[in-house]
Amino acid sequence: DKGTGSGTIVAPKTKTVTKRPSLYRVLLLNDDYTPMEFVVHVLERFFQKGREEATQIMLHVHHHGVGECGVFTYEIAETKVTQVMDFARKHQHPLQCVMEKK
Ligand code: TYC
Repeated sequence: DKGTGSGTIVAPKTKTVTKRPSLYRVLLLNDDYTPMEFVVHVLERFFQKGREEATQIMLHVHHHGVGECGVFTYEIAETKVTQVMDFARKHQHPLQCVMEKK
């Protein structure tokens, strides 16, 4: 190790390499059977959307087949998908929720 000239021994610098976490979109898929109100409720309950935005997202999915509920790190996205799928199954709706890497 280098000295400072004062007789003190100083540890070599170590560079910290930080990496930003990968992000994942959580998507809802359209189907012919899940009630619109149920999808709005899912967006309010699990994605903290207000009634207006939740309705916009639901209608986007209804018309385009797929839509974004939010963007999260892997573990949060996975948890959202599981929560929505469990909730839809409990209510016997075929609603599908998936995640994809951004
Ligand atoms: N297409 C459904 C209906 O007409 C509504 C719906 C919207 C279902 C969004 C799923 O992710 C969905 N009742």
